[in-house]
Amino acid sequence: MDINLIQAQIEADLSNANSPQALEELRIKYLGRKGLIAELTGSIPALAAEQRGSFGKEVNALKNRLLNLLNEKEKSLAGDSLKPGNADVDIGMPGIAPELGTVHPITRIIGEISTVFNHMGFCVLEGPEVETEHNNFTGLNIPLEHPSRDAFDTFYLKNYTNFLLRSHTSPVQVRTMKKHKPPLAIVVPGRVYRPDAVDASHLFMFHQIEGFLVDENVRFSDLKGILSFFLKSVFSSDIKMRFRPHFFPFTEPSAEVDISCLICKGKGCSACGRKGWLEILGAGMIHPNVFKQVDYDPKKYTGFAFGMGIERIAMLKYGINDIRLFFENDLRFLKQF
Ligand code: 2NM
Repeated sequence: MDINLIQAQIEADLSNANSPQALEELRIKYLGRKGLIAELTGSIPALAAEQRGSFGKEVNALKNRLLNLLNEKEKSLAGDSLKPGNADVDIGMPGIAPELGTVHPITRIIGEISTVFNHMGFCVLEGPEVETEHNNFTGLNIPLEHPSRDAFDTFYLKNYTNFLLRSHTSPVQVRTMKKHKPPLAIVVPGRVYRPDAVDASHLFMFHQIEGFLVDENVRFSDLKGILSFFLKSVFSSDIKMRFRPHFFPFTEPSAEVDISCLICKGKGCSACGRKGWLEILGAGMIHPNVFKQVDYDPKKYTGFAFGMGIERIAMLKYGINDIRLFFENDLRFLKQF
């Protein structure tokens, strides 16, 4: 057999092979178990002894050239497939862009409020959601007979007496006062739990942010200044603020704080129940009994505290009318923030 003829045939075959499949067929045709190279190698024993050596070398050389040619062709075909139109897939087609998520509106409001207080020198702290009765009630001057301590108003943990799901974030204030001496200024955002029946304005879990400041000579006017700056930053610089007397066990005096209605600017509309005012938060001067529980001298130190529901703030700010929307994971709702 004429090796040169075979070589020419191989080169012609390879230049006609224009796909990986065609190339694979040629590899089998020449290099396969029953291929041409195997046939040539198999014919060696039948040759005259003096021919075997040189013929064997020629077959080997042919096989190596063939391997090189197949390799090169394979590479050039792979290169072709990167050119638009030659590939099995259209690599010029636009891909499917991953959808970007957004920050949850509650997380966003927590961030905004925390930042405003942080700029005024408050630290932002978090604490555990499972608390002791002492930190959640007793340490806050909430007496044993207070209705909020009732099992209808607090989630107590079965089998873990004295433990409960915190009903406000104030236990973190108690923890902080036990650990540090004044001056102190902190805000505490986080989840709180109350066994309420679910409706458009109630859930059994919601978020609060509470804060307090303790030092010598802290006055009610300090509270008013801090809250006024905070409310104007979060809502609008042209809102009005109003304090109404109220009662909380942990503050004295206590107040509920309203802002002028964001919709009607105080004239009275359906959003504010014709009152012109929206209730935003509770606040007051920390009760001396709270200080006594943490071994602060109430004659030396005074302080103010405040607390608000995040969902309510988010609902007023964004015009949302049902609190359940925050936790249904409906992307049509969540994408708007
Ligand atoms: C409120 C309203 C008024 C409050 C009090 C304290 C503490 F620990 F300093 F006594 N923390 N938070 C407080 C006061 C919370 O929420 C409506």
